[in-house]
Amino acid sequence: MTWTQYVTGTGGDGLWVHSGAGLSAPTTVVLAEGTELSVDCVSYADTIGGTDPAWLHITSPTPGWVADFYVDTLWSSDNTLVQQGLPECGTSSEQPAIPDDGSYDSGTGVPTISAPYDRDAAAQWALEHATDVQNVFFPGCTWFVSQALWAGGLPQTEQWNGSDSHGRLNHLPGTVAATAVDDFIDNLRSTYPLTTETYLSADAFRANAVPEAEVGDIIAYDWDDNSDFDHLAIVTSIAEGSYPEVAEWGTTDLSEARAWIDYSSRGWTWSALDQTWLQDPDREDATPGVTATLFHIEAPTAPTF
Ligand SMILES: [Ca+2]
Repeated sequence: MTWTQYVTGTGGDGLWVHSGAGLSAPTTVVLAEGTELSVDCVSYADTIGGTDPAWLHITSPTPGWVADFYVDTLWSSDNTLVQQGLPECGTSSEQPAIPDDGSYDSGTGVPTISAPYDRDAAAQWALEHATDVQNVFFPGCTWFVSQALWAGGLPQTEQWNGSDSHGRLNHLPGTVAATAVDDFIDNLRSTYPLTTETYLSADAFRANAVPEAEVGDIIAYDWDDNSDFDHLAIVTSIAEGSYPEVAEWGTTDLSEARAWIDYSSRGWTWSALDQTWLQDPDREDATPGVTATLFHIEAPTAPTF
């Protein structure tokens, strides 16, 4: 049997094909991001991204080996590709051992997430896709931010990925943590515990400046300041006066114009739809109690190759 998979998460650099499993095996060609692969078995060699020791044997577009970390499979220590039905290379059904190289928590066996976060790549993805037409049945703000973070190199996980689906009919892409605001925030806090949070009060909205913000950070809006986040946007640039600019997809209000937006980015306190400040009590969809929280993502850095 063969799996059809795609090169993903290389940040545009592409993925080397090696003549054997592991970094020390000579490289042959680079496959561009998005290249379709035929995978026929899995082996184990160098752990890539701090989490993933799986190396895939591919039969097309050229025979060789690639690091599973940059392929859109869903490897994890407790649901290996072998458990998902991909044969281990050179064996019949033997379950491979989990490597004892520090990439797993010795107590729980959970992979230690370690990934470089390319903030500019995430912001670039967001700017390029902000005006995409959206599915009117699918509140997309969290899905948009998830995709931007993946484009920035944060690895997909069992809880937070775009391959699984959810919903009553299982037609909507992504896991709940990839698509629902509060589940996304819970997952961010638990996966990247070094991430810092800055509460942005009504005064912060009036001040506009957020000196803590960096490109690639997330701003979570709470329209009614009830500690239940309602909307996510990603910081794409910092304008004069430490004023973050953000990109986003439509809010959970999916009526008419909310199914798409015709701007790539806006000032974080500005309603581009109503052409006034978000905290303006006179605007059409006024939310005078609006507050927000800045999430400054801190992902541990890991060597790349
Ligand atoms: Ca709220």
